[in-house]
Amino acid sequence: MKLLISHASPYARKCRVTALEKGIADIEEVHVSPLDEPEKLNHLNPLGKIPCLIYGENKTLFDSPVICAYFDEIGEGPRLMPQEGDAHWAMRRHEALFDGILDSALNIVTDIRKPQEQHSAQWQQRWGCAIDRGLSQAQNELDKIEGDISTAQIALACAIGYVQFRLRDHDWLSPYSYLKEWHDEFAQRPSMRATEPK
Ligand SMILES: N[C@@H](CCC(=O)N[C@@H](CS)C(=O)NCC(=O)O)C(=O)O
Repeated sequence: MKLLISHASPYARKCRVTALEKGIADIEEVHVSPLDEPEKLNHLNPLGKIPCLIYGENKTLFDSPVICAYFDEIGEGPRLMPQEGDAHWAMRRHEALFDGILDSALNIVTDIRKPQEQHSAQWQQRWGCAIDRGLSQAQNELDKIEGDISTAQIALACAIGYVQFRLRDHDWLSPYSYLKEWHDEFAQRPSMRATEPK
């Protein structure tokens, strides 16, 4: 299998952490810059985004929740996502919430990288408020997420890691000490240490 990634991509990190947690060893990580090397990516993922998985006979999967679900199915050990019922939907909801924090953070990063005159203070504020509300809800609901390691926890840890890595002018976790404590501990897992953004 080949996983198209970049080192700093938080979405790719979700998949890489999941693969490590599920003991999937036969993955070749291929580094691609979606903006600079569209020819390497667009024929595999028409959306031009990483992560993108190539497996089997040139089959592809994209969008990190889909790749994580695939790794959860084929890997070893207990499932990282409950397979049915309320527990399944609760975890899907949490994954969507934490991926949404990531989306808002990436939107801010993308805006900041534009020429100054194209920045939108109004949108940055909107995305920043979404991150803050998402983190607040993450802290309130942390104890409702089952187990020590799950798809939702991986998504949350990767979202927090990205916000701290790319938006470090602001201390996002200062109002959320319980969440920070949880993240500091989760970030020590070998899978998280091995995939720290550079
Ligand atoms: N929903 C996608 C988002 C993936 C994504 O936005 N990846 C970024 C890199 S961090 C990318 O490839 N951006 C290129 C682009 O938007 O054209 C997922 O969960 O995998």
